Amino acid sequence: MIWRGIIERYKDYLPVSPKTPVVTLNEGNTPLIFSETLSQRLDVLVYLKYEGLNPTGSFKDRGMTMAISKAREEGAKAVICASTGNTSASAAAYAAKAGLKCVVLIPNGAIALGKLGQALIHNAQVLALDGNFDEALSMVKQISSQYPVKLVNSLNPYRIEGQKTGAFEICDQLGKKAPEFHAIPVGNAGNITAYWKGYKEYFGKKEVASKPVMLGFQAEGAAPIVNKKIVPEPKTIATAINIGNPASWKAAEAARDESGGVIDSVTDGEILSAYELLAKKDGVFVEPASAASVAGILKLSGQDYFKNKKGATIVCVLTGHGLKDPDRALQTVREPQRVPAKLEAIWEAIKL
Ligand code: AN7
Repeated sequence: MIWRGIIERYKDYLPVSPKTPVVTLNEGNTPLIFSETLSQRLDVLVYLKYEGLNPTGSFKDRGMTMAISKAREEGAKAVICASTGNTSASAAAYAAKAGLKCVVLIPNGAIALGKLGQALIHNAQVLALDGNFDEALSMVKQISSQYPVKLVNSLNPYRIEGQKTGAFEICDQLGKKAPEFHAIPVGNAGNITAYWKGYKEYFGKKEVASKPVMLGFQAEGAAPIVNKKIVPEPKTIATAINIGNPASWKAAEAARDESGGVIDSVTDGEILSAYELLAKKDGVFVEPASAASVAGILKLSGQDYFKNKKGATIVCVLTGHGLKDPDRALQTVREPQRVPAKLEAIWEAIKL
């Protein structure tokens, strides 16, 4: 079967009709990769859902194909979002394909280089706000309620609808089985909300016989749900999830509580260790926010959370590609060693 994106594949589960003008970049169908390293360490079966391989390099494309298709169906001329980076990159690309004007409001100086480059090259109007993401989101909510410009943040219900297809895909890839545990980074909390909705729907339609326990992870410096308090000035190296007042706060708590799961925090140090581990042992390059899911299960494992769960399956969602944030990669490694153009010198440097 030729892959034509998530709307075509899962249209029976989505609010679309034959009249919907589908705007797609053939998103979805991302690999579910078995991690030998993590499976050995945790004594469970760990799979990585590598969402960084979507067309713009993050999971946002699943929601954006829906939001932009519906914006076109409704006759919108322009779309707007606030973003820590990935939403803006995705909105810019899909709006470009749809021929819609795209405006993005980003916290000035606080989004990763690759994401800024994407929004700009896809010709979005990029406004850099003197303020953080939470302030930017509050601004675009007000603007889209007063002016004829469609909001494509995850407050737009079509975003959640599109993103829930990640859960369907995981179950399909596991052979019509839900994993026992689903680990995911939490920022604005749309994605954990979407996955839980997807798992519940597949279960409701008897596609799978069970639902996973949901494990969400925030960065310690941006952990409002964990600490039950808005964080006015969130701070983490995982810029994608540097959010102090998540839009889907309540829905994330519902996903946690209905599934019997947890939402916990991980430190920047734990995030960076997981980031390096994935790159060095699994050959999978992600952006720091994505590594929060792996940092989280390593933390829980250290507390014996997965004791007696041998044979259980954990899926970690790796939300964004490592190339999004090249600065962080280069700050994490040693510089290349310079060598003269001489065979002996090169062999000497290799030191097998
Ligand atoms: C790589 O782009 O919020 O909990 O504005 O880019 O659904 O917000 C990005 C979020 C995790 C958190 N991993 O997902 C934005 C934005 C990556 C992300 C999240 C984001 P949500």
